[in-house]
Amino acid sequence: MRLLPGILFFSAMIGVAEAADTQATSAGSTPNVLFIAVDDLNHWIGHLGRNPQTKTPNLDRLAARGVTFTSAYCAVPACNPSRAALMSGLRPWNTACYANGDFWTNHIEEGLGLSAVFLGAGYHVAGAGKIYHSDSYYPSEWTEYMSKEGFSAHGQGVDKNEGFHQPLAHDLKDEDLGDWQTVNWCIERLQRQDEKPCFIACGLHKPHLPFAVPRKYYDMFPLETIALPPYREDDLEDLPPAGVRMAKPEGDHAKFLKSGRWTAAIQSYLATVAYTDMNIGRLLDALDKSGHRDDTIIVLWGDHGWHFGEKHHWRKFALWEEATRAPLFWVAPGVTEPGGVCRRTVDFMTIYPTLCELAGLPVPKHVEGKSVVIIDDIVSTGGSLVEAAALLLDRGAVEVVAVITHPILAGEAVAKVEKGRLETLFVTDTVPLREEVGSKIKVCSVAPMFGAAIDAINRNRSVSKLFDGG
Ligand SMILES: [Ca+2]
Repeated sequence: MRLLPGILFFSAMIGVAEAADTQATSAGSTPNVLFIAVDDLNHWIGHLGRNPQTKTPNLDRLAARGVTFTSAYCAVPACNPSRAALMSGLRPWNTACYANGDFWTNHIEEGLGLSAVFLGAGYHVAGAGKIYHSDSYYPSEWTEYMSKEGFSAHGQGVDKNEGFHQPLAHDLKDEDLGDWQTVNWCIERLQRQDEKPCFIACGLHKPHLPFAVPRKYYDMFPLETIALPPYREDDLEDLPPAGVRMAKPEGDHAKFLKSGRWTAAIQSYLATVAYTDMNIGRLLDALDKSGHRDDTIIVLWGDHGWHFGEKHHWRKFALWEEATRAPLFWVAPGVTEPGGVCRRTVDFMTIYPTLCELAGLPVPKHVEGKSVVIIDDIVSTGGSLVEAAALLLDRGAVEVVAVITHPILAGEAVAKVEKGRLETLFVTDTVPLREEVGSKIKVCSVAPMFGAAIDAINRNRSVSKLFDGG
């Protein structure tokens, strides 16, 4: 089944590509941007199917409008370095920004941030809440930033362990949490009818600890119905000592086993995710009412994942799947296909260049990630798939995946590989080609059921609908 993700990604990107032309040429105006950062949101989102207990109708609504990347990974599984890398375009091994305690401004120069590109292009750039760690920012990179004065991010008097190691102690209202005010502030900007295009960055603090939200969200998840995540008692037994240290089984996990609050903590997180989902719904409703739904790009990302006892580990700060993977949604009107799903692996370093490209802005030279947008030449030139793939590689595509069905086309592809122009090919006729090209081509077989999809690609049509829900 290795081929399936390849086709899905390629098909999703074809979907992106096919309409890029529409967006760039027929929209006739510069797109607005709604940039949503969510703190500590893992994959417990309805349509992702990772935890069937979760209730996220608004995140699912957002996903249905565009493309969900199901295998998107942060640069570092911790708030400060993850956000520093995503927002600066600089990878942590080049900045040395790896830890929460090593503040990002020690490593990232002023003027390199994603918002600065949009500010420089004439956008009204408005920021609110947690985009960078601790709601920090370089003022020179923003037109305006919401003041935190008078707001409490987590509710007045709420202890960090409420809803986690301790039961919820406060009766909170929606508006007692800072995210409510952050969303209000962003809604106000969404509703303005400015001459300038708008870049609105909305940084939500939840579902970060404390997992303390109004009790009505807890009531959505009765404690007796809560199931534990996939878990193995012996999961640390095959780890080297460094892996066991990373898991820290003597930390949170030991406490939860002793207190018996494992399911209660999961209930709290589900409730806090539901609160966050409500706020995201408010943003989407406001965008729809603003009249700018069809010219606003939306990108939503979580800064890293979260463990709930998998591998005896809790929180982030680990290199396993649950800590490093986080949600990534793109909605680009006229570009992404509604309900698109991309299972190809990407990292959050793709966000900076992709957003620049979708907005028609040049990607600054310091940016190290690659855009996931495929340019419309695939469609508009009517060229062969092999030519299109070579073009994309020339343009710095994340990875080139070509699906070759015909022996003659495969021969052309081999020639391109030998010239160093293609990196990865998926081919149908595995045996002779494996012999012919050796290690230069990653060979996968194509099941007959994908024949229609491949034909569609060759006819320069989007195939993403063929894999809806796949
Ligand atoms: Ca975080």
